[in-house]
Amino acid sequence: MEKILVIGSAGQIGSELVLALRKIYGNDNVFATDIKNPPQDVKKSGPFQILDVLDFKNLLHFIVRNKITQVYNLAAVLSGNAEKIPLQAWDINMKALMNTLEAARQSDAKKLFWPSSIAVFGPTTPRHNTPQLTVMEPNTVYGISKLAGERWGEYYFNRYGVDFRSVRYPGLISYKTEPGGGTTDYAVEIFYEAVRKGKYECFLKEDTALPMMFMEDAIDNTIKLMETGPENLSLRSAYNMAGISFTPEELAEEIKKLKPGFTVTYKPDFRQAIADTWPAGIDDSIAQRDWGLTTHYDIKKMTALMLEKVAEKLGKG
Ligand code: AKB
Repeated sequence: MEKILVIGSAGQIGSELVLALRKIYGNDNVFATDIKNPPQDVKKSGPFQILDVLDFKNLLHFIVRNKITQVYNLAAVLSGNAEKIPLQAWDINMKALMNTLEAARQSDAKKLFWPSSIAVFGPTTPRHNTPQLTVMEPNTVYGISKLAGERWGEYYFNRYGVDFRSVRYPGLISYKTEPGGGTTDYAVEIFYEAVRKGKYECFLKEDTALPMMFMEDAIDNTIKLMETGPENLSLRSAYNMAGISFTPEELAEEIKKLKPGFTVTYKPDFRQAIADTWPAGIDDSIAQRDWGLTTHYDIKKMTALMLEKVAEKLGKG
């Protein structure tokens, strides 16, 4: 019987991943932790404990005591926030990863998921249909930490047999828990402002194309990667995951089809410089081939659902 630990269960990915995993593995077998309280459904539907991944002794103790076999470590400072506190962000992102790699090595929790990001690419990477293996010179602290993390994950697999698995997430779009401090966050904020005010001031330029994915697709694919047989995995760093690419202007047009009066103005801030170094679209054919990555949401389907769910959440449904 698998016993699964999700670190970062109060965050954008964690709050949905915990519920999806509990449906598959049973409520009592999925342990949620974070340094802050998660949404009520995460807290109420199964075990939850406040736990700081930076505290190695407590982490290892938790894993051993609960006979954990798999860990999803989602704790991270995202790209925009990391640029404000570079050294602290580096310490947090790397220590969180190294602690889970070491805990995996020293315990039975050998299977480890850790999210990488499209931020591993940089200004010298081909921007269109970015290949799995290519030039990688990220120039943000978040991107540098993600690239270093991929290398460490592969190292722990080769050297110690830790079953490390990862994907390079594009921007993730969801209605349950809002992201915080990322460069792709505009693609979530825009829906809240469309419903609340009918207008939005975007912090990226209108023609900045970036890869994005609806959360349901991201969760399904993450679990699929974790459930695939190890013999299928030709990579032990992180798989490209493309999703759907669009610009703020294209997303605004989709929203306008359902909310005709909606307007967007553009006032790029420091996150524009980050977005300018990331791919416009990436090639995920290796993930499709190795473990069957598939997606079900295009921009139209995702926009309709986001508007409906955000309106419900804000009591404007
Ligand atoms: C961010 O914008 O920092 C994240 C990411 C793409 O990793 N959403």
